[in-house]
Amino acid sequence: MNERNQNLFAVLRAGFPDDLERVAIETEQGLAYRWRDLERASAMIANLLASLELPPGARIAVHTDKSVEALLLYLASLRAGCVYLPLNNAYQKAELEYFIADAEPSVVVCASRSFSWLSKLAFQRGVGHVFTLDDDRSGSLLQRAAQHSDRHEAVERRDADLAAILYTSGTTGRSKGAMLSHGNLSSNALALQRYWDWRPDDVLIHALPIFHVHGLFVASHGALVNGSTMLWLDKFEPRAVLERLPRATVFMGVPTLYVRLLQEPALTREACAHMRLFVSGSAPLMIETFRDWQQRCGHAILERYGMSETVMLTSNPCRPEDGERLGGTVGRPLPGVQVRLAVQGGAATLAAGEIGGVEVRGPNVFAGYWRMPEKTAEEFTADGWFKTGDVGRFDANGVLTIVGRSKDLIISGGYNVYPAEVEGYLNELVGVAESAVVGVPHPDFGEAVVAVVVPKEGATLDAAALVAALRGRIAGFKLPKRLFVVNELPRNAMGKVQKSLLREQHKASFAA
Ligand code: MCA
Ligand code: AMP
Repeated sequence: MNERNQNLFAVLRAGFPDDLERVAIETEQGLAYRWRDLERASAMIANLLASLELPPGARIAVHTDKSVEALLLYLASLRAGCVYLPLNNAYQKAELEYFIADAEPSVVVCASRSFSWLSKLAFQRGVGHVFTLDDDRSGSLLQRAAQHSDRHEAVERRDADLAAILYTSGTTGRSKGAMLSHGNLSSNALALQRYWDWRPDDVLIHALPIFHVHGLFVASHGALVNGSTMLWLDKFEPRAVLERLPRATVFMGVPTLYVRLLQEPALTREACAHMRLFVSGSAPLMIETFRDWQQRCGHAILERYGMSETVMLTSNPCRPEDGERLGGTVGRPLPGVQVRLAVQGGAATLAAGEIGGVEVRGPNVFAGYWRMPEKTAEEFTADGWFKTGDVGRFDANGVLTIVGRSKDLIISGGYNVYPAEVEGYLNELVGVAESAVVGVPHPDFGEAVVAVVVPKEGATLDAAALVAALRGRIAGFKLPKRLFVVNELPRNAMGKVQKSLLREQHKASFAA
């Protein structure tokens, strides 16, 4: 059932319009890429990749700014049968060192400003090829690709073959590469195309980064597989979104984007009159945001729920006949996806309203963590369900609400921050005995990173200096927005740090 055994590129390509001269992507700089341009430019890059004679399953690691060409590189990687490995452009050297050592890519593509240090690091690790790609269509990748044919037959791929690896930070500090197959991604793209009722004349405002699931898969696949035009923003900027609303029909964002848009007086019912669908995900959408949006714009935001390991799992309905969009909930499992709740230590069936760990099974569920068979096995139940680490409850109609997380994860502005990773970096700093990192409510980012640090005996620590020492070592979004120096951390009788106490103590740090 559901088997296509096709290269994901072929699935997306089948959605391109018959008229390839139509505009596929329009940029802020006023460039218009036709569907034919996507077809030809991605063929040229795919031919370049093919000419490198890479080993089967070669990883293409990409650490660039957002650009249409970066999306073309992704399509080229699919066409050439390589495994795409997108890396957040906020990641710093220490983070990249780990990803390159762990993933052993054959090719690294980076912004030219990072070339000197990143190429050195890559060549030391045995990477064969390092190209540059900038957001102004310059760099060695495109120069080299220009020497290749603009025709390319997508390499045959079966559902189980790997298409991408997405690193999601690990609870013990070590990042895990979630291996996503052509089948995982195409089944999800097609399920969303139907469930969200994509129409031939839809126009998507693409304002999300393209190195994570939301922007790269959910948004880009949605437009590509439907042959819809994208209004492309290199970076989210509320006014740029507002300007485009009258020509668009679909917008996707993390909750922070909706919070920031609501601060714009020009966001009105009239401004949204042409819009069909607003989608939110990657972090919980506050009920206040859902209600304010409905009141101001006359639209109920459609909230959906996903993970790097599973792409999209559940969604509120799009069509009225599928039901009402309920704020505070993440809707029902998508067609073809099974979601159940488990109680610790047993397979008891939960009644409506009872809380359990969210588990998932379906064609969307990843193949496992890159070179971590034990970790993979731990995250699946004996009967083959993936344990998401989220905690939820179903209502009597099968609508899911996420009530919390059993994993120690902070989601700040849609980006995941694993406390253990930040604590690891803090503990390496001179004079630090130990630290604890927690997430507390934040009016803009949803949650913000807060660190509590204990000095070594005799050491004097300065909060600002500690944050400054971390800057440049880890991605900016992982930096503590507040750091407190204390004499000791609260511990329970077992000696475990009581993070709930710290969260409680600092919960009003960013009160609006
Ligand atoms: C930037 N900064 C942040 C964040 N982003 N701090 C905390 N959390 C953040 N998310 C910091 C920077 O380090 C910098 O700090 C300062 O804010 C300004 O940086 P800038 O880049 O100008 O920030 P921004 O443009 O305001 O960015 C905020 C943003 C961005 C637009 C909300 O974070 C964003 O695009 N988030 C979307 C993330 C996303 O796509 N997630 C999907 C994951 P300083 O001033 O100290 O240097 S996919 C997923 O989760 C699953 C599968 C799913 O379900 O979708
Ligand atoms: P990632 O590992 O970056 O893919 O992040 C996945 C996590 O984001 C999930 O396990 C959830 O904890 C969270 N998440 C995504 N969408 C939602 C949502 N709509 N509501 C609550 N949490 C969400």
